[in-house]
Amino acid sequence: MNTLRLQLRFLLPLAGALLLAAALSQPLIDRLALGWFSRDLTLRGTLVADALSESIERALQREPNAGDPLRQLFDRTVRDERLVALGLCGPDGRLLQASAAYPRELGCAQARALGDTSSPQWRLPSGTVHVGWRPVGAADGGTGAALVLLHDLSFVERRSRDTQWLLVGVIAALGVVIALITMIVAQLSWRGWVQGARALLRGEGLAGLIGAASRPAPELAPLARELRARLRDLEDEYRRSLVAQDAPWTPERLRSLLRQQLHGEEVIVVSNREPYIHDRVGDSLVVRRPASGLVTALEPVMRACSGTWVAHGSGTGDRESADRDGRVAVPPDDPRYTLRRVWLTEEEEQGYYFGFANEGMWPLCHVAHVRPVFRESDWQAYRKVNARFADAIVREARSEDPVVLLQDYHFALVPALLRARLPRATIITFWHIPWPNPESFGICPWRREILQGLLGSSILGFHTRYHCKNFIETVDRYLEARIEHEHSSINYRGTETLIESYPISIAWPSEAERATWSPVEDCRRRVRERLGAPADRRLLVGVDRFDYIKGIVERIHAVERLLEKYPQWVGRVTLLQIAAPSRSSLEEYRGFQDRIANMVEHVNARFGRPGYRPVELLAEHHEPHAVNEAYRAADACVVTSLHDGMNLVAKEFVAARDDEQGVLVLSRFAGAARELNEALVVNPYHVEETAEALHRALGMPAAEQRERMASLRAVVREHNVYRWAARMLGDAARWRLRERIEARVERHRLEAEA
Ligand code: ADQ
Repeated sequence: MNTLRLQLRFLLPLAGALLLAAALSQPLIDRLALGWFSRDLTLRGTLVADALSESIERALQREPNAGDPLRQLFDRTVRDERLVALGLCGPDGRLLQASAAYPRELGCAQARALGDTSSPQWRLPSGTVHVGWRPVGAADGGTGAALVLLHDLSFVERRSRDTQWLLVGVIAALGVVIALITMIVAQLSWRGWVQGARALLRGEGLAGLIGAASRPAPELAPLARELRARLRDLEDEYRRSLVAQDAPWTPERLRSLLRQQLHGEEVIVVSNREPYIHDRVGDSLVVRRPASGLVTALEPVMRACSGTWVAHGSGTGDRESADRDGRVAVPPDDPRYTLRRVWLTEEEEQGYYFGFANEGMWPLCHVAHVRPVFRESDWQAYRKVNARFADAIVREARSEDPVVLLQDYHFALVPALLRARLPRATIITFWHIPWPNPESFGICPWRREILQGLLGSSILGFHTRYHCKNFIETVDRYLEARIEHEHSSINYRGTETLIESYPISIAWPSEAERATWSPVEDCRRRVRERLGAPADRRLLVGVDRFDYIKGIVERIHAVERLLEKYPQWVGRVTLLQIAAPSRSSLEEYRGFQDRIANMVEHVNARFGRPGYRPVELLAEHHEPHAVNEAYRAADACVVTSLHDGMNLVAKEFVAARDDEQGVLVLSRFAGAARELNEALVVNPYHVEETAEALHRALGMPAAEQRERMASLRAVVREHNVYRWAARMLGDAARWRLRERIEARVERHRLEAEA
């Protein structure tokens, strides 16, 4: 429609211009035609005069006033349709003879004068005539007489009109030809422009150009390949430059990235744990927000995109707060996006979550000397629940190509299931726990299925490059896949997966949030009062879920060794261990909690005394402000994970210490150790080394603490959780752009080949 309108806008003025040209050309045509025909008539006049000359001479010689013979001759001659009349003027300027139609008012003198002009015309009542003056017998000196020839000029007008119609016809035909050519050219280039403009609007400006460039010939196939390779290089370069950028990431900057790069794209987040849990307490529904780094990181994304979050509905009031399809708008006080709950039976939750995920995958990936347990029934439950989540995601998707952010080891099979049903989706899977080496992973009876499932992802993210490397090596060991180490990507059965590291982090506390914090001195005093400890008691703090990977056993051993080796600390230092019970329905976890309790009793019995307990175990969930208070009260925070994807406690401790005091003792086996170089990094299996680090932390001068803490704070402030989300989503946006370009290049190549 637009094309037509545009073309009409062009063609109508063109047609108008042509007609105007034809109209304006009429006087010109008339003038030209008259000129041509005047010359023609002059010539004809000469011929007639020559033809009559002899007869006239003879008649005049016989009888100077020859009447009838000449009159008859003249009447015969004017039968020519164009010759209107003839007159013969004598040497004395008298009209000697004339044909019947000769106008008597045209005297010889006047006829002669007219005959000498360039436009010799005389108007008769019947029309205009051409006046010709021809001396008779001019060749041999002449008789002195002259012929006046009056030619009809109306045929000139007729011919001029005919010529004009012919001219209009030619111009019109020419106009039609020009219009047709213009339409065809316009149609072709308009299509190109529209496609280009659409591509630009979709952020594929380059694609439009490349698409057009790659259209014509199969010999461009190598060029297309080269182009693809170049695009990948550019993408790699861009990713590297983004990592190097130093402007801090904030929720606003993340939102603006989403607006710019994923504008209008549908985002679906999938996690086992939901961001809002409704619990029934007596007669009322209470909303809980789980304290989770993942929720903190992904909430701004969801708020900015108004997308959908799919998660297991685990709260006691979840069903009644959601609609028939399990949907509820959240946050409850300011709804911005949809939470879609997936319902699981107790058996399903037991098999999928506690069984396969936490008794199988968790120990398998952490290699923390707890044997993974793989039961066939758990695997079947895991497969079933993964398929259920894939169904829910497909049902929630409003477009063919949503951006799906899958979280963690609970959904290893979902990427491939989704890829089969939404081939154009951009699937980002983030694996929050470590990836072991190929030998360790080989223990899993369903290792191939897990790998195949994950390779349905467009992007598979880990916390560290080391985990990426382990994953690539594992694929290399167990699957027939094409690995491109240079681009860190794997091509398996036609699907390409980028393997990239995205170290997760925390939201750096805002000014407003910091304003609610009590001064460090108050925190110290309150925590000590609660423990019944004097003001000079030094405090080591550990905050963990009750999990064997967190190295709580090793931590207590290290404290015991510290007191043993440096008795001056006995009575002067306490380890405050906050441990949230976790997965308590599992035998392994219950046994572990009992073991810790026994160890604490043992150390306290060995080094404690009235009013002094070297280890205080608070085995309960704490609200975030209480955890923060403990961080601020600590002389040192002790993180001794045996293996940990990242460990957010280390980063939370650093963020909490705006007084730039306090020491971080950090396990080298936590992903956080790759970034937090100013911590005292330890091998938690090496009890002696950890005890030494505790001793050093407790004795560290304030200036050294400040220097280290300032540096740690700079890292965490910059490498915050918004950067984590932004890097993944930025890669997803570029991935989508590249996919579109490649699809376009491929389409044109096939078209050209066909
Ligand atoms: P987790 O294993 O749960 O996470 P971590 O990263 O340390 O480990 O996060 C624990 C969170 O729980 C922290 O926010 C902490 O404050 C909180 N927490 C711990 N004990 C608590 C208590 N008693 N009461 C209240 N809150 C408590 C997994 C991986 C990690 C990875 C994260 C994020 O195992 O390696 O860092 O995911 O990807």
